[in-house]
Amino acid sequence: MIGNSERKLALSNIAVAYTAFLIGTFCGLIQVFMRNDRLELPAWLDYYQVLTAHGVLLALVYTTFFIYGFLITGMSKSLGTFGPKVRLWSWIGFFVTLIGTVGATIEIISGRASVLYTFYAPLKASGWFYVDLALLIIGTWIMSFALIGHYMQWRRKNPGVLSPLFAYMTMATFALWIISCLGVVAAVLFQYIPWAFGFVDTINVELSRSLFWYFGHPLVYFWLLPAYMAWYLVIPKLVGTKVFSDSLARLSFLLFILFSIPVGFHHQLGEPGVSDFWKFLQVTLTFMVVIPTLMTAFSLFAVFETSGRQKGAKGLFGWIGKLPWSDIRFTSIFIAMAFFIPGGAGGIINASFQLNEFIHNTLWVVGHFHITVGTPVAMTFMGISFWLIPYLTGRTLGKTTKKLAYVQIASWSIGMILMSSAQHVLGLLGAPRRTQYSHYNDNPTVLGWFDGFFSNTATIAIGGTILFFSAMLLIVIVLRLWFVEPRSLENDLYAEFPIAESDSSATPKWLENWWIWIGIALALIIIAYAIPITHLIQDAPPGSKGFIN
Ligand code: HAS
Ligand code: CU
Repeated sequence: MIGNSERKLALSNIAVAYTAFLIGTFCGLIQVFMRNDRLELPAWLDYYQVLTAHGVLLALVYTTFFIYGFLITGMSKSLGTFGPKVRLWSWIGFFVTLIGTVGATIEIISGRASVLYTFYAPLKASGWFYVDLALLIIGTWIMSFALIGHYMQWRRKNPGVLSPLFAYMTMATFALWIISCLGVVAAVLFQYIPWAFGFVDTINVELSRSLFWYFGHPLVYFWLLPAYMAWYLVIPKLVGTKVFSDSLARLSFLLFILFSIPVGFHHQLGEPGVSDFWKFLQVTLTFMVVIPTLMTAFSLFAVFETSGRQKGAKGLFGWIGKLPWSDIRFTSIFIAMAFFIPGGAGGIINASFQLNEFIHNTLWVVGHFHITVGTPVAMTFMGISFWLIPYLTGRTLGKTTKKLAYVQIASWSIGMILMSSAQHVLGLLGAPRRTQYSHYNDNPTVLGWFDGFFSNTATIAIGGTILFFSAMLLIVIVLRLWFVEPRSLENDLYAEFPIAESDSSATPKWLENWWIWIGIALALIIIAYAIPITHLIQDAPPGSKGFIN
């Protein structure tokens, strides 16, 4: 059982996450109706303001706070209760992150930061927005270093022993997070803040975008890796077996540290100022980062099949029938994983140099990230919530809530299939993203981009409405698990933290020698970025004064 302070800390993180989720999904609802020309906003509210709030609150705030809630709980469970220092610094980190989040949200809602969640220059926000972003990131660093301290204490007490898989994966996630944040921190501190407060007149736009994407791509794996932790560790437990291979799991997380950072140019393939050679190099490295995902898929299928065979499954696909479909903790995450098949496939298309020309800046990309972060990641977090909140509040997941959870997961899936398919198709037909202007023809009777079922903004609006219903249902479920459900009894399955056994007796010790891996990661970053970044600084065109939306 975890300590009381950790319990409160984790619950505080989860509470902020779901508050952001509530506001963020409401902004999403507004989005789909504006796209469909069905809604006119009041004069004080602007499309880009709502879009910024939607992106920031869901992609950045919901994910980040949920991740810390989950990791804090798991670290305490696998390495023991926190010492006083770890506890103190975790709380400090939490409050710094919270102050940054609230500050940034106020700036967005008051219309001073309609710069979208990528906050690209030359779009310019108020200086305080960037200060808040810096606080948000520094806060997460403090929480991360607190947990790293907890891990180091454990290793000192257990010399020569590999750490438990959960702790190892948490450390890999933080290594990735801290190294990748360096880019965005540099841009915010040295470019955005001086520019937005007027200490300098102009900003080097292309440099700021490159520093952003140096961070922006690994950011998506910062969301994904905690979901993978549930896939590697929770899923085998729920299907009644062990982790397929301890060393494979560790190696796949290491490969993410190596290959997820030097690839940011795949978001800038259409931009000037970086020569093709460097773009090609980073595209090649992007394809390398697919490997740990395929390793993950392989070990998951192995887990499913092993457990199915143990339960007497026959034939090629007999194991499917033996999976615990009546356990919502399993079913939710299984569906989340299934969404990653088309999501990841779309990623391969995006990363292909020539195909990117076709889909860049279209609604296709919006479709892509709703079936990567918006479902595989978000739905895994929903699936985790179904047991993590009961585990932390000491309640149980009762029959009614379980039924609601099935409806919630089903409606999220249906809404997402409708919305995301239409976004992909409309994108292929040329519908742009990040724009309020959603039709060629100014005739108000023309509602859709085109007229087919999946090439229609009405389908996006229907999907988005179903998603909003599902989001509200999730809020009801979270509140029930928090306040309404009965207290759990001893050995209550739904109030447990399910972690599968992982046999590390044959795992090579060098997998946990972090300095080797961080060293190789830094070397790859230097190879991929040093020369093009130097060019972007030395040969920069005149900077931009900026544009306030
Ligand atoms: Fe992405 C844009 C490339 C994964 C999120 N991505 C975005 C944006 C977001 C995002 C938020 O190269 C928008 C940013 C913005 O606002 O501008 N993405 C990739 C690639 C991967 C990838 C190569 N993305 C993710 C994940 C995300 C995420 C994960 C969030 C969590 N993405 C791009 C590119 C762009 C981009 C370009 C820029 C586009 C542009 O021009 O703006 C890879 O990591 C994907 C690897 C995954 C797979 C799938 C694995 C398959 C599995 C199952 C296998 C099983 C089989 C069995 C085959 C390769 C696990 C079949 C069984 C059956 C039953 C059918
Ligand atoms: Cu990317």
